[in-house]
Amino acid sequence: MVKLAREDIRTTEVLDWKGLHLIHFMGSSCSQKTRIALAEKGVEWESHHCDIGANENFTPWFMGINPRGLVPILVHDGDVHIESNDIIEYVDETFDGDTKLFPSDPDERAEMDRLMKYEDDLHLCVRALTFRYFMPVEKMRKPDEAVDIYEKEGADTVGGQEDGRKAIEVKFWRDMNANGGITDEQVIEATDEFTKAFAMLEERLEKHEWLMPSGFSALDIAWWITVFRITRMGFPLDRFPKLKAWHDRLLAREHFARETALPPPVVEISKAHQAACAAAGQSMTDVMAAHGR
Ligand SMILES: N[C@@H](CCC(=O)N[C@@H](CS)C(=O)NCC(=O)O)C(=O)O
Repeated sequence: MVKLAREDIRTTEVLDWKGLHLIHFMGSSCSQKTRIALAEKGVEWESHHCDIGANENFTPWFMGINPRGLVPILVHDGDVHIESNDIIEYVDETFDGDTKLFPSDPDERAEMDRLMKYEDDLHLCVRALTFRYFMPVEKMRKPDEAVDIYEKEGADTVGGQEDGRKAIEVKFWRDMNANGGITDEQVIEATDEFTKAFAMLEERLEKHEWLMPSGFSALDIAWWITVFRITRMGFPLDRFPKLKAWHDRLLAREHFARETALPPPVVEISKAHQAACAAAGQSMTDVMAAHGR
């Protein structure tokens, strides 16, 4: 679990925050995942919204809380936790809540930890497809001046150790600017990863109703967010019938639909962008087909 050390934190006001606080962005998949888990647990929290579309996560205030410059961040009685899957694990272990999201059996737990990490490792693929298909590139890209600020702000340590994550993020934003957006190669790399991952999930769902044999868990929440987002961006989920049925079943569950709903004007802009991509023969399935997928 990633709990920050005192020396990682420059925005010291958070050390005095009492209770449970989530710094998050409405449309961020990692924030949505965390909010669903908190709702499933029935745990109350105080909201601090951070508009990452307006680069509020690159400000000295935000970078002084999470040196990686990413949402979500959980602050519990002055302790700062980052990384969405770790936050969910922390919440599950700290609060009894309405349900248990991680299994107690050690073998199941080891299997689940591996699959949670697998989901987290694909996050830059989620981002690549989102930044290509959610909205036009000029609305999505981070100007170089914003990336310059990001690069220089924050402690650059996590848990008191030098941290390499920001450099990976900076490279993503700089490459995107240098390439004029997300390239077809990135689309194929990401859709190949998801095709492989979704086949693995399909196989699990052939054996049981939920991703873990013992029942609904944090693994369903974490992977659902990924499947939901990629499908919204145009991935052909009907290639995986069991996964599609599981996706639809969870979308019908109150917290899943509520925490991923976007304001209608945003949905309209996104739909228009995807229609324009399709009209230009550049939808996700067009790019996949052009590369024999
Ligand atoms: N592994 C991290 C990834 C966090 C992450 O990349 N968050 C995204 C939103 S989903 C973010 O903050 N992006 C910053 C930006 O777009 O400026 C986690 O699971 O919390």
